[in-house]
Amino acid sequence: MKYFPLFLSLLPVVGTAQTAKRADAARPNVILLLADDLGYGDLQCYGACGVETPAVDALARSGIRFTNVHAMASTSTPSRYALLTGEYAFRKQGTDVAAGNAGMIIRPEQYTLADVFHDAGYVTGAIGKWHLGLGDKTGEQDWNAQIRPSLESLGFDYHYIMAATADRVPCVFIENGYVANYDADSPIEVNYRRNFEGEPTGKENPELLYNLKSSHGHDMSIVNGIGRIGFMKGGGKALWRDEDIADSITHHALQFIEQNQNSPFFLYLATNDVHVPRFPHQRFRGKSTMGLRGDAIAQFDWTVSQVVAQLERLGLRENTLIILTSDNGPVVDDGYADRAEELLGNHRPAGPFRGMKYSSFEGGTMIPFIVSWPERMRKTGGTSDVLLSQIDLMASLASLAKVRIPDEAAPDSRDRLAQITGKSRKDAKYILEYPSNHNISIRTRRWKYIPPCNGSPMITWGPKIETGNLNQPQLYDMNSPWEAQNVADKYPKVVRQMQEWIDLERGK
Ligand code: NG6
Ligand code: CA
Repeated sequence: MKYFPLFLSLLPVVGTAQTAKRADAARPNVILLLADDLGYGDLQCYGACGVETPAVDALARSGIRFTNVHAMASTSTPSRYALLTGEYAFRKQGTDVAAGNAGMIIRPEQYTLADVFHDAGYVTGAIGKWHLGLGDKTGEQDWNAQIRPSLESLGFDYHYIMAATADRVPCVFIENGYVANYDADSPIEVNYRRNFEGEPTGKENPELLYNLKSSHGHDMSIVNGIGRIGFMKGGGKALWRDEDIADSITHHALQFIEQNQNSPFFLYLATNDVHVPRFPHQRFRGKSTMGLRGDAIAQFDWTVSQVVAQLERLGLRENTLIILTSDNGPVVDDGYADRAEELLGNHRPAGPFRGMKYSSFEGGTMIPFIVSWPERMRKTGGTSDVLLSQIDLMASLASLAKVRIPDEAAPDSRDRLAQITGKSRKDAKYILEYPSNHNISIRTRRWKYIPPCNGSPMITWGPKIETGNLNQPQLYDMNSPWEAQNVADKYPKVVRQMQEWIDLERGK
């Protein structure tokens, strides 16, 4: 493969005397496997029906399945920002869902989760969906040359990524800053404001949408018979085929693991599944009773099976800590006519929770969270209902790697390694949730509070999802998971306390 010589040539740089050794119990390999838009209820071990997820379920049996862990935000960019920096996304402008030509949102000077492992002497990799911007400035990248700065400035030794999402241009993978399989005969241009002359769009040429039609939006450039967000030109043989994205991401992940089997590694493996456009490979078609969305879940499960099998084959499974989770809650119709709504049957993507992706309700941030580390986590197959947020992964994994996070970095992340490895069930005092309308909400074990917020109770621009907006305070007793009965009037003291905590955090 193209990157091997390049990558091997990096080894002397990152391969200090310490890293020449394989991972050991003191320094396990770590794989953070982040699904996209996978809901709390989307896996069999969390109650999914209509699709089987044997590999994920086996992973859960080999470790702990958590039932009360939240993403920081209910969309991708802010959620991933918090996960990778340990800083609440609301502290920073420009952390909303990023365009494919966004400049880097995490700035090179920031300390990241990858820096943690880098400082611990690990080899670090990011493979799959990025969605946190590339290059210095929005719209100023040259996609035909090395894009800099890129993930190397955030602590990643190797990166093979999609700039944003599969529904956003540019529709190419980028490997260590260069478009993978670059086609010199077809230079790439990207623009999020206007089209390139003579290029068809979904809006004007719907007859060219031979793979998927859109249900809302997604009517700009057409790639692989699918309309996208944003305009692009060129790409040629570098353009991805949507049905091959999971194979491509998985393939590079397996190679990364193999290449680095003799050194502790940290792999941030962010799948495209199950984000739109859902267009899984032919061999997964019909695997579920739910059409393309369910088949994409089956494809995700396949990726998990391949990663685990690779670790087993290389004798690394025992001493690899795998964390499997998702960036935000689920969505059914997210802009393509893929029949996800019609074929849902009894399946409940958000499980017992109200709301989904984008929402202030729990379904926006409740996500699956599975941790497996056979070497150290011996009591397995259980569940934990400890209340946690992904914001704490950074401090927790720094604790695992025995790295001291520099002052000022990861200001909102706390060490909860004991909870994550099943040794403690002490809840976070509270966790914050950041929905797409920026109305920061808060959870404790017992309560959920949503501050008053004007605006429509339903999303108005496409997805059929409740926003959680109400022009009065909302307080729900989480002893019942579905946020049904607003008891704010009955517990004014609780409401005041919750609002105070939000104000305190926001004011920091
Ligand atoms: C929305 C897109 C949706 C998805 C989302 C980001 C439209 C109509 N909808 O704006 O399809 O891409 O952004 O999803 O454009 S996320 O999981 O990456 O945050
Ligand atoms: Ca997402």
